[in-house]
Amino acid sequence: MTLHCISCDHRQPHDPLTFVCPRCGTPLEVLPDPEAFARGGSFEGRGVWRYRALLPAGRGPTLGEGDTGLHRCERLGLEFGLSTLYVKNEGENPTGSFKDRGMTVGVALALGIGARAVACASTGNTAASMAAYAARAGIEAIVLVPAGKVASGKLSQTVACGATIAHVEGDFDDAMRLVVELAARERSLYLLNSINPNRLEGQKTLAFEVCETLGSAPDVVVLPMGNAGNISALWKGFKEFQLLGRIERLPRMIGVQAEGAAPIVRALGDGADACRVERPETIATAIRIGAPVNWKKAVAAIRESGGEAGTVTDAEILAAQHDLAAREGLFVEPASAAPIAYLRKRGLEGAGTVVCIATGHGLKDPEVVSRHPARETRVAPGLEALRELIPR
Ligand code: AN7
Repeated sequence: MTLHCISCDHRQPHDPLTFVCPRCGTPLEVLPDPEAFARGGSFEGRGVWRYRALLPAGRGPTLGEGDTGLHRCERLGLEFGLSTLYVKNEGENPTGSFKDRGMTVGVALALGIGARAVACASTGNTAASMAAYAARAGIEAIVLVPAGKVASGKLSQTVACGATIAHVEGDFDDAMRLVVELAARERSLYLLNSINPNRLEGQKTLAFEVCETLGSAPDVVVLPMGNAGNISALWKGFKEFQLLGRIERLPRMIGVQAEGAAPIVRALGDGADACRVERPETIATAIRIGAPVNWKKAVAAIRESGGEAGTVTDAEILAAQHDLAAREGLFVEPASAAPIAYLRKRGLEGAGTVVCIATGHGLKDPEVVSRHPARETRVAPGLEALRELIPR
């Protein structure tokens, strides 16, 4: 395996502790050995480890991650003028988010180097996932979260799995900066944020699954962007499946951010060589991120694929979250509803096969539902009041 820099084309042999380019500082990518592609990808088994031939580890602590449902959404598709709309429901993963795909691989590497503990900064899902896989592997987990800005379901999972939690008085970007500095000083601590390219290798399996289920690549993939690891991982996955001869064309990648936390949308618009907004704010706390570490990879994915990036408001996110649950039965967290909100707003009529990535489960953030239109009433314990509720 090789580490490769997408910015300056630097290459060096893979090692599990090198994350950024020594020449230009850009997060590196892991390139599997060419033989892995020559073998044509004889995949076996299910889930993330089905694709072990293209991963930087052969096996790892597992909870049955991957193999999530790709659900056809005819009712919403029709409304958006789309002939074929699918939602890939990553909430079906063991801890309820796509992060599990990367963690099973990332924790495998941590075990490989004999790390005593793993660490991350997180808006919640990375923490919950890392805590679960660390527990599975029998090592310690240390998470840094922005104080008061993590959805309750995610925090509960992290507490239950026995992680050490530091509530940093600041936002995610402060926590991220701190954990990178900490991990650089403490060699017994293995960093599992998406600046670690090995985690993204696990996440690319999402793209493989979509292609295998559909028998080809979709025309368009729409997903939320926070640190922008996932869009980078998916784009890499599609390109590798093309290299294998498994798909002919590549999809257009569309990244969606919340209006109050949209540094990548802004950077793409400006053609800027920096990517940051101060004090990001959105109800979708998962993507409340102002300085995404993988922004260069995301910009490359969007440009190379002929895709785009755009924003949605919190109100649009909430409405889309409600639509997807009430019309299709898929209850996803606010960040995961951003692609649906974008489809409604943007209108991609005639776009062909569109796949939205629903990155996390709705139960992650139960409180936010109090802002949905509710059809609840308190009733006296008698049939009369109940019969009033029945649609005629
Ligand atoms: C549900 O958990 O950054 O663009 O620390 O939880 O790959 O960062 C979460 C991100 C989208 C954005 N949807 O993915 C964290 C964290 C959900 C998420 C994203 C996140 P990236």
